[in-house]
Amino acid sequence: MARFRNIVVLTGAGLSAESGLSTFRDPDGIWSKYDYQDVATAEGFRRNPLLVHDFYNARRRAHRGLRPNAAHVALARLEAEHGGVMIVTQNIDALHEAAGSRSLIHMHGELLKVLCTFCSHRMVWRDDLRVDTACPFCGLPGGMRPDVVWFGEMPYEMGRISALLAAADLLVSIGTSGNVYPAAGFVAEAAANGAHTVELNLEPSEGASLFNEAHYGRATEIVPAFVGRILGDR
Ligand code: BJW
Repeated sequence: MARFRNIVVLTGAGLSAESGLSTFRDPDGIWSKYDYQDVATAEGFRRNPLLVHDFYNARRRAHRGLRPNAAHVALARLEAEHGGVMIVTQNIDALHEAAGSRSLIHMHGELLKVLCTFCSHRMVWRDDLRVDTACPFCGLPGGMRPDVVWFGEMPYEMGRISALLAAADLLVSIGTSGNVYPAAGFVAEAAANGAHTVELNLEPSEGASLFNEAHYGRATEIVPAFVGRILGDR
């Protein structure tokens, strides 16, 4: 396969499914158990902060002991052996880092970080958050929230992501249903700038027809195989 200079890899919940994390929109996914308006909007958090803290506390606890799978490991290998690779993940888990990826943007935030809405400090946080947890920086209770991007909020580092998409000659989208913008628009943005676009997913996503190339199957199988082809494995 031709060598690419600037590779952007967009990842979603399907990448971490085989590490034991639920996706959102699959039949047994998170949105089959919770209404996103209750747990993934600022309005929901204002209405019932206890419910939102319970939701993210449970996910933070479940994250302990999780291990990256063969797809995360393959992407870390791609970064180490190819260069010019940036992973833009919608996932809030820390499995890319655990696999060794360093060029990484968490556009929807991070489960293991929290944000004080009073003093704007972000900090690593591995324990439960309570409604009255005080911020270690400003000392005020009542302003702490998960450092994640909810519906209606601006994803992180959009300027940097746009620049990466403008320079990309390969965009690979992995394990995402293509339902949530702006990430769902990256394929069109990269293609408009001349990039080759590839979808790796269990099934065709919402935007499947926009990709130049697609491979369907479990991430732990198709991602290592695709990375192997890029790196010229025999
Ligand atoms: C496997 C597999 C295996 C399974 N192997 N594959 C129209 C145009 C543009 C925007 C909008 C619009 N209408 C509405 C909007 C705004 C909205 C939006 O997109 N809504 C849609 C529902 C229509 N977007 C936003 O609000 C975003 N912000 C924004 O647009 O800012 C601009 C703005 C701000 C203010 C004012 C005005 C403009 C923010 C979106 C935030 C998303 N947040 C969440 C939750 C927070 C994080 C968390 O708690 O984890 O992020 S929602 C949830 O969806 C989560 C995910 O990151 C995100 C994407 O989900 P993903 O990763 O695609 O998962 P699934 O489950 O959908 O798909 C999994 C896939 O894997 C499936 O295809 C499976 O087949 C596959 N799979 N097993 C391989 N083993």
